[in-house]
Amino acid sequence: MKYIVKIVLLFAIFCSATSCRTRSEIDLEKIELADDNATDQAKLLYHRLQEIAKKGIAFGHQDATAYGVNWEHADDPANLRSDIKDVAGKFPAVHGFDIGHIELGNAANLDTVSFALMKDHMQKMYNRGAIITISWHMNNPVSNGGSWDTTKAVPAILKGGAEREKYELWIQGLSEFLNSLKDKKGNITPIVFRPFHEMNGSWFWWGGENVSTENYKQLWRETKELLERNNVHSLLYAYSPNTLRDEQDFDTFYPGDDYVDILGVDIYNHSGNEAFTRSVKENLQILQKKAAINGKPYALTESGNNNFGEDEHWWTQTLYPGIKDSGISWVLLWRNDRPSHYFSTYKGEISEEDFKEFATLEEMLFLDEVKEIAN
Ligand code: BMA
Repeated sequence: MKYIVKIVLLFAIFCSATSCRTRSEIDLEKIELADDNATDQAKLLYHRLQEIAKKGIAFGHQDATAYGVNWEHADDPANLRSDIKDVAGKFPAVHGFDIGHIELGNAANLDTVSFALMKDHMQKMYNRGAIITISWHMNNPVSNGGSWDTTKAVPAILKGGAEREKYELWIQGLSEFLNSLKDKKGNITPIVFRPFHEMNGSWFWWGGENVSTENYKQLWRETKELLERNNVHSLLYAYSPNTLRDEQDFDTFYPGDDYVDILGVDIYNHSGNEAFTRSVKENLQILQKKAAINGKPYALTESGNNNFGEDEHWWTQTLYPGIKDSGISWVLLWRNDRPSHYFSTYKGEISEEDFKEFATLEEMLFLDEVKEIAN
């Protein structure tokens, strides 16, 4: 007889002086992911994301603990800092990291975050109940330029292509990194993996006019196959185009339900706040409709205020009206690098007070709230 893995979750509910408990069971066998051999931890993460969406929206920040505006992580393992925590007194629930330049075998990513530090923070935050997500600003494998170097490259790394061997080595390096991430019980840390993002725009070598839609889909599928061949089974695969014009814009590059676990979209306020709120609402409705077909979680996988230092009430008057009641599992704000390039808030920043108010909204969930959800 097949061994059925069951994980028992205990939710403690304190009724009176004596505590009472309810039990709820999830049958992990019933959770079907893109990776047929996904780990139990990856399945649990998927389940958590579904449960989180029933309770609210997890707040996420890119490179939250690695650095912020005017500071860099001082390597004090006991004391992780975050601009969000400095302002609101709580850590983000979702922590995003970018592994761009891991393919070069470098010690640090394209934004000078060392991979050793990244690994440490990913593990620490996961152990504290956070969700970890990875994006990949991968170099152009043909020209060796950055992600924004649009020299034609995708056909060269597909099966039979001139740079295939190199690409396989890149994936091998990534696989070693992913399989080295361990949680406190020694299991491999599950990750929301969001490769080849914003593919409906033409600014990256893997997107828009720089690739055929068939080649893009093939790249996605072959990448997943290579990761699995390298024994990576800890991933949830997230597909995230840039702001959608319409529903069809979502479908154009979509590799298929069997290859994707989470639906996402990246939206910034390049066209002003009103247009932003409207497109967030409309785009999330598109995701909601697509996700409803098989119950996949969906998220605003990147967002942020481009009007650095201008919008005092951006959080409660621009972002929140867009995401409110949208059913997303999380929203991730892009990185806080410097006063002319930050997408969230920090101490002394113009929207600081508004962020505090936003952070107290019942729907917005931070680390301590999310760690209680199906964890
Ligand atoms: C971009 C910018 C870049 C950065 C890249 C990867 O959107 O923030 O400065 O290098 O993301 O993090």
